[in-house]
Amino acid sequence: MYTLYFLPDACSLATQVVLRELGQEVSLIHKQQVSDFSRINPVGTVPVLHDPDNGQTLREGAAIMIHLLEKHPNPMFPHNDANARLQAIRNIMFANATMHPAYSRLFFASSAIHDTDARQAFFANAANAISALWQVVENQLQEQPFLGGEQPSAADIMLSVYSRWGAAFPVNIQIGEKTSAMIDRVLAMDSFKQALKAEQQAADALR
Ligand SMILES: N[C@@H](CCC(=O)N[C@@H](CS)C(=O)NCC(=O)O)C(=O)O
Repeated sequence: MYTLYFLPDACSLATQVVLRELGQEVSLIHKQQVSDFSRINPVGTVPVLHDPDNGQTLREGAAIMIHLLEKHPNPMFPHNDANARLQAIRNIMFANATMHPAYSRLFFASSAIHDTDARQAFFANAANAISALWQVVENQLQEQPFLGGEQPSAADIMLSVYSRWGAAFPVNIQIGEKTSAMIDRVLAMDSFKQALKAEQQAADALR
């Protein structure tokens, strides 16, 4: 069984949803359960995934995602069409390396900028940058319901997880109509609901 180190509502939620979509069992370990997490990941971030089949402990969300999608044949990741595969990887990287860091600025500013006006100005700029990225997603969704085409891909799941983060900040992030519909469909997936429930149970067990 896979072991996933997680934080509630963090990007590790997308890893867990994809594991469930792939029909894989997963045991969750809350980051706060680990006395010295730097031994698991020197960078200090989740997700971290232990793969029992190769004995490796993997870090970096996009690398974990691609490893899982390649290992477990599935309709979310094209295996025989090189161009479609490249697009799927591009979408994963857009989510992980472009959209996620854009949201990370909000978390950073809330702890690093103490002057209220300066912080709010930073939030507004960061929110504009995030909205511009959602417009890129909206443009991609004009002809298809998901970035993955007719069905949700790992990138759709990752973006849907990040879309929940804006609510924690005093910001106005614009998400287009087709993108909102994509997110609603992803949040309604059984795997997503089960993953949220499993996170909640693991977090409750810590109290
Ligand atoms: N590039 C890393 C970034 C991961 C990341 O920033 N994770 C956040 C949660 S979404 C985290 O673990 N932050 C540390 C913390 O909140 O303790 C990856 O994709 O795995």
